[in-house]
Amino acid sequence: MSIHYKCRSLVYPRSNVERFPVPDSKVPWSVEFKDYKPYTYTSPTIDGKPWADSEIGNPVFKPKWNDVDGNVNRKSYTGLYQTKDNYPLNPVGRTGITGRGVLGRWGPNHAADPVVTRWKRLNNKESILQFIAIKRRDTGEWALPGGMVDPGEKVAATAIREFQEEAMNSFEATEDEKDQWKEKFEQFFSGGTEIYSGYVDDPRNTDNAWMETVAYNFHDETGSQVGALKLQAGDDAVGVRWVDVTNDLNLYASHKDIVNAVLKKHTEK
Ligand code: RP5
Ligand code: MG
Ligand code: MG
Repeated sequence: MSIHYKCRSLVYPRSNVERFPVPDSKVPWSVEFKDYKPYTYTSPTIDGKPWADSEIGNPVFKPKWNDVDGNVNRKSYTGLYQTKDNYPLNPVGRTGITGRGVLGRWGPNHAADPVVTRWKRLNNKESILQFIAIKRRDTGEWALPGGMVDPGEKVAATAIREFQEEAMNSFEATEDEKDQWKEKFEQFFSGGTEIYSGYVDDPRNTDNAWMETVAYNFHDETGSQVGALKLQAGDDAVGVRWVDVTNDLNLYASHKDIVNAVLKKHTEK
């Protein structure tokens, strides 16, 4: 696994907490780093939230690391992760901060990401792949319209639900509109292809909590279907648009790698 960068940027998101600087060479846990003194930070905003774990050490909290724990998946796509004093350890390595930060779960926090694509025809010979991106409210960056897997939810269902919430504002749609959507797009969204499952270099990651995702590609080869999608930002998205897949793409977390994997799939013969 390659090392992470975005979760080593100096200031932890939505806080003034600074990460302990970790040079590239000291990211792996296998490399000794005697002077490593990360700050511990768990945001008060996750305190007592129904989607968040309790503190480790709380006698009622008995997490099953590396296992499916009730309806919460605490397994990692990266393989078995280590624990230290009953705290899960980030499988990629040091981030400069311990605790959970703003993430609800200790260990892996599972998400799903939909990559909805079509071709933009430039002329008879050339086309550019486009995908639907949302602008995140928290960082202002463009990103895949993904979100967290609800307890017990199927990951593929999360991808479609989050797409509707963030890119189509389904929270504010009428029942009629939702029925119409279902009729038109059920088939299209049932034909997703899994593109990636694994670690996400998310700026919220810590030494003890990190993001993982499964990304699905929903591709419209002729462009005849997705043109009818009524894009409207919703929930924690403040913008939505079709974006050309180009080399200078700048996206949230490691979403560029996911989009590039989709591009590779559609251009490799
Ligand atoms: C990323 O955070 C995932 O790839 C997914 O896009 C997203 C999930 O978190 P929220 O959008 O719910 O904040 O790591
Ligand atoms: Mg969401
Ligand atoms: Mg989201």
